[in-house]
Amino acid sequence: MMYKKFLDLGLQPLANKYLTKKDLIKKKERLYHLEVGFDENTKLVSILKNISAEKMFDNKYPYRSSLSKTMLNSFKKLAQKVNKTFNPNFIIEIGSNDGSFIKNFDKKKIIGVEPCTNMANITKNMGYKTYSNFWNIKLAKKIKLKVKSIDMVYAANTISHIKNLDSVFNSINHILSDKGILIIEDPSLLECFKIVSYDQFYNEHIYIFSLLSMKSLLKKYKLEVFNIEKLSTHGGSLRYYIKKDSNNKFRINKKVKEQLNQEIKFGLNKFLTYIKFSKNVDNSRKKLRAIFSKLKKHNKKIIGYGSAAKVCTILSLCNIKSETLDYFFDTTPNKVGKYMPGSHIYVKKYIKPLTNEADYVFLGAWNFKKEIFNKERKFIKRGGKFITHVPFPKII
Ligand code: JHZ
Repeated sequence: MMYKKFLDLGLQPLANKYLTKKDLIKKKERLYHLEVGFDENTKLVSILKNISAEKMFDNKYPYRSSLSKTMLNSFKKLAQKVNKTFNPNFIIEIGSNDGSFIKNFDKKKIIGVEPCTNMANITKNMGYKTYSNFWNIKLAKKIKLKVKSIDMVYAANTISHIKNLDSVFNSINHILSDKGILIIEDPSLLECFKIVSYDQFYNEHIYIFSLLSMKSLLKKYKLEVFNIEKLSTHGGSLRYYIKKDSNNKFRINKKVKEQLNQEIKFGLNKFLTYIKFSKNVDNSRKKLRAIFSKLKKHNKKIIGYGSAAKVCTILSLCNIKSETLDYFFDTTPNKVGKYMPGSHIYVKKYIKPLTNEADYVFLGAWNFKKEIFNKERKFIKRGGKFITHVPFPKII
């Protein structure tokens, strides 16, 4: 792959490495230069630095998808659809996290693969067979010896985290029956560019896929997208329904062509679009900084809401620290009481809807705006204000 660099997001920490007070004193945090490139040949967009997966996905991984109603609903709806439309015999979920998807299925019909041991233990305790390993050919072979026919593989917000795509798809091909279906969902590059959500780029997100890049990738492994769904989750995602080339059971849905056309119309096939995006990021950074400095000049109290991994990119790029944002509220047990990577802003346990904790609240988990605004309607009714950076920095 020959990546042409188009975006420089400066020095960034590992987005899910929360620090204790002791860690702060030891000053041991490592920063990595986060740059993003575009491969004109495959149309693939990737961060340029290679960080070992073992460092990022360990036994202390904090992120839990089940803490959001939006994600629980999304997985439940998909499970219903999968059962109705495909009625699979046996499913593997790669990156099963804390079980938000697999818990919708019979324990005999699904297994999880999850390298973060603390997360894998959650689904094991729920009674689901879970392999606490990274997804690779060795594991695929091991599983295939035990389960004969696997006709569905599902991976949500996982493939974008794995550097070695050859290994990913060869292992899937090995395990998936000829009539089997692979469903992948990940943030959509088109949506990311449209709303300038540059925070989709952080060290865990090695790739941000478009249908263009996904299609060209899959060709190499004799796989094909036959349907696609636009999702509002994680700030705009794409769900790809994929089959083996040799499987003629499914016609290619017209939505595939429509999405491709939209991506080409937007210019995702041209490097110039990437340069434009980089300029948009710079403007977004300047505008957000201007909002914060104006509010601080007027001695306003600002706190953050939702210490998402994505926020690290914003805070580091815009150089926002605890002088500006007093603390972040978050519901994640493994984040509260700790300090955010990079900015070292404290994470406070969210207990109840906001009252008058601050004049302004920065929406870290902007992708859950609907869910959060619904929870905080009293605060909003009373005139409480939020700050967001998408689609452009503003107070709402
Ligand atoms: P959220 C993570 O990204 C990491 P993040 C990972 N790399 C990835 O790709 C996606 O997930 C799938 C909190 N919150 O989901 C919870 C509240 O406090 O956007 C989370 O800490 N109150 C695997 O971290 C954060 O906000 C709420 O009401 O960017 C949201 O993080 C809600 C809804 C969330 O993913």
